[in-house]
Amino acid sequence: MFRLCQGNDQKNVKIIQSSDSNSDISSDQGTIVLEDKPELKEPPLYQVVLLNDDFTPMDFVIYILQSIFGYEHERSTQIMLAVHTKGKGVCGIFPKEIAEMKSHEINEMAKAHEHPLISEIEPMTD
Ligand code: TYC
Repeated sequence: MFRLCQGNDQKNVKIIQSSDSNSDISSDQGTIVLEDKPELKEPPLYQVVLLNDDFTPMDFVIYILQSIFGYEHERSTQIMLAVHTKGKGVCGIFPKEIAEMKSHEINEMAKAHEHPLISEIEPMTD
């Protein structure tokens, strides 16, 4: 007779013990250890959001989108124009640390060129 042991310290491991000492199970004194698949969680994702302003040149925004996000010129132009007309827009979705790095890079490049361009990060809400 086998019994599933509860409250085992090790997560993802189920131990089934035999109360029958004459059990056929030859290894580990009648104990079977079943390992579940490890529960891997996806990291939470963040959007990098670009804000419109009246002064940053369009070409500079396109350059930022190409160099930091790797978009083609045409896709960068579409994103820039969407931000220009709607006030803000998502330019990429990443795990938190990467989103922070990209947003920081945009803001530092804008400062270095004395443009008021600003980006922010926002957590994704499913
Ligand atoms: N509105 C700017 C202009 O007319 C262009 C611009 C687009 C600025 C997107 C910022 O995130 C931005 N020159």
